[in-house]
Amino acid sequence: MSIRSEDYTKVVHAGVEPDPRTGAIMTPIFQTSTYVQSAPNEHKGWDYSRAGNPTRDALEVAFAALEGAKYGLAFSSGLAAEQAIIQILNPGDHVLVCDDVYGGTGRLFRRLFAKYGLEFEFIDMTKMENIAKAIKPSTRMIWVETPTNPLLKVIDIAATVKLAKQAKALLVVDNTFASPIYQSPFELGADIVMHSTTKYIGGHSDIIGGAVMVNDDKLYEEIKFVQFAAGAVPGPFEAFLLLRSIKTLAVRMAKHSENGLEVAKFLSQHKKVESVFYPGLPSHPQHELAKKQMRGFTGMVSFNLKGSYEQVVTTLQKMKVFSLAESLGGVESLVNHPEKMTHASVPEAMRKHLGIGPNLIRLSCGIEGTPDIIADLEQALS
Ligand code: P1T
Repeated sequence: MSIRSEDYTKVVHAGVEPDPRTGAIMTPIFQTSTYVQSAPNEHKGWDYSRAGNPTRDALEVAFAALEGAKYGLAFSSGLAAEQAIIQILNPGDHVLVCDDVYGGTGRLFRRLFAKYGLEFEFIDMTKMENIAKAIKPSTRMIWVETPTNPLLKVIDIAATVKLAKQAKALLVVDNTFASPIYQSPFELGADIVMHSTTKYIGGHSDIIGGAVMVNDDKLYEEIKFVQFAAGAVPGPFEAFLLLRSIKTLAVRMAKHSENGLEVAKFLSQHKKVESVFYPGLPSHPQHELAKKQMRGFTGMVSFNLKGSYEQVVTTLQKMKVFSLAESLGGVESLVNHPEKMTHASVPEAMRKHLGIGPNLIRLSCGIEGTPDIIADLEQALS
């Protein structure tokens, strides 16, 4: 398992050309809402920053390059990116969604889009027969998050693509957890890839953002129209910060992944730990698939602690290198309690069925020194 050497180069140069006017090596922040026209509708290619902005344009080229796609589109959050994808559908359309998605994704689909006549069905996609059985004539989209949040289940993208093609449904992959460094859904046949760029792509816990990547011209036009017409675009400063973040994505992922694996190994031998969820462990139920489909396993590790809820809280409070906070993928290590935090909006019965309970802890291992991270967990668990 390793990062492709060309990816280290790709991330450094993705989307960024020296500024043609000044030679500035970094893309300037075009902090402007509008552009002066020489005559009505005669301009230099930009007329209004909701429609287009040179800093955002560079970011969109970088997004496309990251996933090896023809097009990239930038949004103001991961959920705004998801919203734009769903808004190409029509009332009556049926969407199959993997059951263990980010809590906010489920909330967007169940509480907002279901109001507009779209039908969402949440199923366990680790078994292909579940998908095959659930497909119906109105199925227009299959929504796969892999690895899943927070239980790190791995879904077979190539096999799901086959089922989606038979059903003439679009296959969307939320690639946030794997990052473009460790998983390339387009190479496996996906139609749409999306990211919460708040996470690994941003990597510094200082921005909220989203990305959509596509290859198909018509799909691009449809999603771009939603971006323009609905307007959930990032500002030029966020776009600049992301361009800067992307340059170190590969080196950051290498350290996240090293720390994730060491933490998973440490936890799986600890007497106070009931179970560990990490696709890089041979004991993970989809470890073989993960090795085939991914090039690394990132810094995301979930585990169930033995003991009472009070003991869980004490453990969370004792951590020093890990900060108790929502989100993931930043350089600093974070710890999250999915049941009470990121996945509190998942219906209780569903949470119970999935196994998101009081003892589940999710770690986002940062890029700190491995011994310091392990020592922090050791003292917190003691
Ligand atoms: O928070 P936002 O940038 O809008 O992205 C939403 C989102 C989409 N997809 C996945 C897989 C995610 O994990 C998220 C956001 N997740 C968290 C905030 C979290 O702590 O899990």
